[in-house]
Formats: sequence, C-alpha cells, structure tokens
Amino acid sequence: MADVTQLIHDYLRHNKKFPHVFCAGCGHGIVLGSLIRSVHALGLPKDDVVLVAGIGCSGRMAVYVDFNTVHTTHGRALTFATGIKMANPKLKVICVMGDGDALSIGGNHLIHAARRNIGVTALILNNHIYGMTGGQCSSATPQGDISMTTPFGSLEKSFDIMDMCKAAGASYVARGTSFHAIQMDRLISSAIMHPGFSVVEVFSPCPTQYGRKNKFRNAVDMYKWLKSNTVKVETLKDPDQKPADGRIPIGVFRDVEEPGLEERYFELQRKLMGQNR
Ligand SMILES: Cc1ncc(C[n+]2csc(CCOP(=O)(O)OP(=O)(O)O)c2C)c(N)n1
Ligand code: SF4
Repeated sequence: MADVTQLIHDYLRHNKKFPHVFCAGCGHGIVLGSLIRSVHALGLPKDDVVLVAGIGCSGRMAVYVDFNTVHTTHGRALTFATGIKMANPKLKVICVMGDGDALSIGGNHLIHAARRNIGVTALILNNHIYGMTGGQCSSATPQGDISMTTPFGSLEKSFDIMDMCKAAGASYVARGTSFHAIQMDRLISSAIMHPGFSVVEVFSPCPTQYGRKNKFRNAVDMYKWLKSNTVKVETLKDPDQKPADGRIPIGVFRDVEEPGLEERYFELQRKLMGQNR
C-alpha cells in the first residue's frame, strides 16, 4: 500500500492547490488514481502526456497532476485536445470531462471528435449531475431522478454514452465505475494506447449533489449499488441488448483499429508533398 501511495504522490504537484476539492466519497479521486497508475504502468514519460480538462469538479484533475496540463473552458476541452494532437501527434492527449461538460454544453464536440476518430482519449466522469455548480440536472441524469433543477424528477431521457459514441464513430468505447478500480486501470491503459478516438465513461459517485437527493443514504450505499447493479459486458449473450434486469453493462463495447484523424492528415500531407517534388 505504501508503494501505491508513493506512486500517486510522485505524479502530483505537491505545492499546488492542496488540499483537493473532492468531497469525502467522491469517485473522481479514484479515477485520478487510476489514471496515474495507468500512465505509470505504460511507462509513459510525464512530458509525453497532456491532460486537458474542462471546468467542473472533474476538471480539477488538471490542477493537481504533474503532466502537461490545460484547464480549459467548460464544454470545450475536446477542441483544445484536438488542436494539441494535430500539432504534435506523438503526445498522449487525455481529455477529462464531467457528464455536463462532455454531453451537455460540449455534446457537439464529443460527437464530432468521435466522427473524426481523432487520436485523443476522452475520460467522461459521469456522476449524473452538474457537481461543481450545485447539482443541476445534466443530460446524463436518469429519467425520474431528483436534482436541484428537477425537484419532482427529471422528465427527460438521459444519453447512453456508449451507444452515442459508437454510433458517431469512436473506435474504442468502454465503461467502468469507480467501484471497479482494477478494471478501470485496464480500460484507461487500453484507451491511452488506442490509435483513434477512445472514450472511457466512468460512473463516478457524487454523494454530495446527486446521491443524497436520490436513493442513497451515503457514499457507501452508492458504491454498493455500483457493485450489485453492474454486469461485465463479456458475460452477456448479446452485448448490444440491455439486460432485462436493468443492470448496467461495464467493459469494452467497441475496440477496432482505425487510423486516427492525425494519421490520415499526415499521410495526405506526405502524399501531396511527394507529388510536388
Ligand atoms: C460556458 C460556461 N457555462 C457554465 C459554466 C458554469 N459551470 C461550471 S462547472 C459546471 C458544471 C460541471 O458539471 P460537470 O461537467 O458534470 O462536472 P462535475 O462538476 O460534475 O464533475 C458549470 C455549469 C461555466 N464555467 N462556463
Ligand atoms: S460535489 Fe460531487 S462531484 Fe463535486 S467533489 Fe463533491 S462529490 Fe465530487
């Protein structure tokens, strides 16, 4: 355990912005730990990693961790990430967003990043709510759930991030949870090494703004719920069919090797330059 703690500390900016903002029981810190372990296990030098984050509790990761980091505007993290990847495709560009950031204000950028299959990893920390601004309903709040702006239950259907990203063209699409930390390490590592656009959605409990307004008494209840209401996608007979018992599939939903936008762009550049000689 001491080694794990040391490892996490090796990747943090010690004299910056601590103590962190995450509430007790928040899943976001677990995702940060998983990201650090994944980068370390892959042996990537810190200077080759760029962490681009939007605004929100999830966006704070860019402040704490000692990679190249950009803390960008709400909903626009993928646009910054796209520019960075196109300028220097050798960098591993990881984009951290909340569900509000990625699906609501930034939803258009998400589908176009998927359509382009740009070689960026999108980590979507889905806590089903706008955490930082006080718990408003987001496009990932499940229908019927209570939020600050839907006191009688949300009337809207929520997005299925996996279905949406697959349909839009992302070549690696996976879902994990903050309870299943070991699986999450694997999902994030594979996503980082994937050549095209990779999306990892993480169900990340927000006990403060979402849990206590809904069916959860405390953070522990939320993690217990994740444990017993998820199912590994590879154990399903038909992975495209949602389980009838309402459990949420986790694991890899799509993993196909297709060149990223930046590879296609530089290939075209090489071809055109060859023609002009
Ligand atoms: C353009 C713009 N609109 C709205 C805001 C206010 N704002 C800051 S964080 C946030 C919501 C964050 O929610 P989410 O992206 O789900 O992340 P979480 O805090 O839940 O991790 C909002 C609406 C902003 N900073 N900029
Ligand atoms: S408000 Fe929610 S998402 Fe934000 S730090 Fe607290 S528990 Fe985490």
